Amino acid sequence: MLYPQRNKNRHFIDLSGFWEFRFDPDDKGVGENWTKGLNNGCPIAVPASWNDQFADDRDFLGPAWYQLKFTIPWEWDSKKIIIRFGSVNYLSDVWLNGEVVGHHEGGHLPFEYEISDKIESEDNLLVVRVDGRLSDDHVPPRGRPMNNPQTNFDFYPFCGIHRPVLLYAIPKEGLRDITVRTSIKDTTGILDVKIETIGLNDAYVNLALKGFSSEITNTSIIQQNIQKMTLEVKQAKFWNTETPNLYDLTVDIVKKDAIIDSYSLKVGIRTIEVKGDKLLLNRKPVYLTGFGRHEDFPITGRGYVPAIIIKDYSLMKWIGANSFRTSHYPYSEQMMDLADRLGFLVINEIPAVGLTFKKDVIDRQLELCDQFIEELIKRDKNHPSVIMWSLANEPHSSLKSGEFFRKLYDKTKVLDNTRPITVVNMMGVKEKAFEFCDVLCINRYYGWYMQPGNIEEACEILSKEMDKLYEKHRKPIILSEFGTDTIPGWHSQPPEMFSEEYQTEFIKKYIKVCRSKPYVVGEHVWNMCDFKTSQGITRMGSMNYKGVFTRDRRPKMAAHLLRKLWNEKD
Ligand code: GCB
Repeated sequence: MLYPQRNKNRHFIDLSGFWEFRFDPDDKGVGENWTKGLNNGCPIAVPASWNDQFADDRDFLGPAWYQLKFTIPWEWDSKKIIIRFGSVNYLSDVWLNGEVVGHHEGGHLPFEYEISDKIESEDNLLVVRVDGRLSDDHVPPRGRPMNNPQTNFDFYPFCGIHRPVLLYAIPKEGLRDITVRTSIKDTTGILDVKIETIGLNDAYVNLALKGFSSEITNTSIIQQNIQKMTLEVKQAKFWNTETPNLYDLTVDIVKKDAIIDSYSLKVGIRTIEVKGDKLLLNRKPVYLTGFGRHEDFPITGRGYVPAIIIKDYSLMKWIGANSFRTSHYPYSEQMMDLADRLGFLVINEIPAVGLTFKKDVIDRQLELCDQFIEELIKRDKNHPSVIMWSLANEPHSSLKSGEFFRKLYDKTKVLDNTRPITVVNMMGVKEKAFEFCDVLCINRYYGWYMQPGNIEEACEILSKEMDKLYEKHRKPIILSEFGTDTIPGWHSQPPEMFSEEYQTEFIKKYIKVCRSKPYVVGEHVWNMCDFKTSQGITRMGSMNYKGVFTRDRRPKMAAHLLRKLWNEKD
């Protein structure tokens, strides 16, 4: 899937801004033809969650309606025109000029529709119905009534149009997709490039790879809709966390000596693999330091805000993190682009959090997970920063989950056999998915939910459990979550739960355990920042306070400890 781009043959318009909006608590919009236009709407910012934009109705999860009027530039007349939604949580239905355009399920991945035959040159009316209500057969699923909203996961179910809506124009005949895979032979970098085109005769593809004072090209006549080409870079500058070297790959489609379509891509040459108990980046062991995170901020909710992305990367650099997991759903495309550019390693997770495997929903949930991993790989396959696919976070694993994950794992390997796959677990040695997953990710909270207040005992249990897991599976382990709720400014000596001292002590001792095990290849603290969640008796002010930074990105005491530990070179 090619992200819209501007060049001589391609163009896009970002529809971000103030749209018209209306809640539909009686679900009467379709019956009353709101599809043809809303009356009595109010202004709303897009992209952003709707929940915190108004004084009331924060917990209303849908349905709700959005509307925007727009005009397209006249030069687009001969082009294929597509509307693209970066992410809408959770169900969405789209109409253009009163006509049905499409329906999408899933809250965190892009979808798009061709609208060339529906669009007018002036005065277009775009209407979107969004439904974020929770349900057992959604992914992620609804939970028990102990939370309000009733989530089966620990983050607020923000709703709305969360990422930019782009309108873009591309040539009717031209490029449709590019897949780049890189490998390394001694000092040579090899790029295998797959180019998908549509409707082209008598045309050829020009590849040009530029960077570090070199330019390598390759040309091929287009014979079918898929072209496979190779580029070899001698004395290549490889991509890694310290020097995230990126080359510029340009793909031109040339017909009768004219470039009729073109696309440019940043490419990092690197390999990632599991060997024995190690994770290897460019054939050298790599150790992950960093966080599980959330896309979460006051007022904008889960909405895309470029300045927060910059701030978060800056804080991650400051603290010495080299990686993060996109807990518990895919993050924005811009986040992934910057991970490439700034040299972060990403465990990329689909929104499969809190799966229950209940008989009446298991088949639907597998279909959705299949859809999500396919959409995610299509979107993110070319990012050097993506080093692993995570198929789920803390599934409520049962006898049936082994088969469920086996199918999902096999499908993922068919789509991409170049990256390791994990399932993030909370159940110890019983997790069936660990038998075939490449890396074992475990979330552990001994000394918090269990053994409260007793960090020493917690660490003994953690240490024994890790050894047992390793003995059984002989695979690298990442401690993908560990942490304690911590009220900023709350202090105690001796360290007591909820104090900054307790969080600091807990993190220090857990890291010591990780570092004592040769098979542990990463430590991800939960969480980078405090974040909003559903109301419940364990979540004061409906907040999860396990952040090392506050929700507005101020460091707690533990941040300074981590900065020291993660910047020490051993
Ligand atoms: C977990 C979950 C995460 C929660 C965290 C907690 O294991 O994966 O979503 O927020 O625990 O704080 O309880």
